[in-house]
Amino acid sequence: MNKYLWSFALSAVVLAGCGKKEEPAPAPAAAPVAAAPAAPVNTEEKVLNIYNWPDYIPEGMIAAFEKETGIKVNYDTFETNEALNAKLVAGNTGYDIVVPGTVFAKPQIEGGLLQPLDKSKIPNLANLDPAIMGTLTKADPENKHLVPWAWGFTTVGINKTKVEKALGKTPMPENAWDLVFKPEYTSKLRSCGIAYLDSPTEIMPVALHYIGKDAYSNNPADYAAANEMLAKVRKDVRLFSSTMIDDIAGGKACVAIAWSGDVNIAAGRAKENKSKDEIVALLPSTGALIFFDTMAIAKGAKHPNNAHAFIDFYLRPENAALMSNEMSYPTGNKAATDKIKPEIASNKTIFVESAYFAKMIPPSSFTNEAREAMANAYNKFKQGK
Ligand code: N2P
Repeated sequence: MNKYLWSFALSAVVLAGCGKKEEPAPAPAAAPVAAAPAAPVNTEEKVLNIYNWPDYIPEGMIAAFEKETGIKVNYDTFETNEALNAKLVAGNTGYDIVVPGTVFAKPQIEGGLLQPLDKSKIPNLANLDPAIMGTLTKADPENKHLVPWAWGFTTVGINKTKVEKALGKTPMPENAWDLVFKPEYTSKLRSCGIAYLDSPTEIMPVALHYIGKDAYSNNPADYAAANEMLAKVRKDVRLFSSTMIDDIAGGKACVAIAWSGDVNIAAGRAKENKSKDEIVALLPSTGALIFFDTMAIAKGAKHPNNAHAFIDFYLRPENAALMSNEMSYPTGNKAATDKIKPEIASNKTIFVESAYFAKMIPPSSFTNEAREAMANAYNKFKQGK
């Protein structure tokens, strides 16, 4: 709890204590006596449509919400920010809650595609970490629209067993990004499979970062430079993947540009499947790219009350902790901290240590022109042109 919340809580206790068993003080003559407002009745149909990333919600969470509230949830998934954005831009999505990354949420807020929250309906917002909410103001200046779902980072994930075998006498590089961007390594790893996330706004920022440019550059010349680097490894990339967990756990890829939690999920899945291979998310020496994924209510949502109810439900400490415990992504919910399992809390590729956190590249956003330049550069690279 921050100091303001503490002092609020304390004064509430003091006031409650004062009132007990005392003669009621005479009310000041002119005190306005307002009738307590009747609790608003939720007249919405009992439906909620959610659009989120795959492999991001603990099993049973939706069922628990449905059981408690009688609200039927339709839960769909999208694989990239681009896919979600295209839906929001086209309008009439039918979705109530969407979960964009902040890189896209900023222009979505500016474009009126997300609606402001009614914070009076989300008391559990008080559970959120003020430091994370402070970070989110870069995308959502007054914290009016976005509530953190989870955060994580884009990094290099490997099947260590297979990578070491494929590299032979070549030692692991100092900078893990070399494994996916440097021909000296990619030429050796192509045999066991290199996979990239299939999205311009996942790959181009990482490529820019690798060549020493601003990961969120708005300068088209930087994209040309990134392409030059990428072109040299194109022939070694086996997969552009939207099913990374399966691809890593199932052995289609031994090295990937992937999201931290997904690599950890793949590691767990491989173990369940009795594989002896060790799968790990690496912490590149030059830093990985942080992302924040956030819940927001889409413009024109037909079930805003149910959406607020779900957001508040998700923000209960036990639910936020369940997400971290089962999906291997850190939560922005401070009140959940003591409910995180020790093996998750101590995994330095989930909750990274502060020294590494300081090295990571925080998210920013792009102008529309830059996004277009990026998509063009990415498609050119993908097509091998
Ligand atoms: C999917 C997690 C999405 C993280 N499992 C990237 N925004």
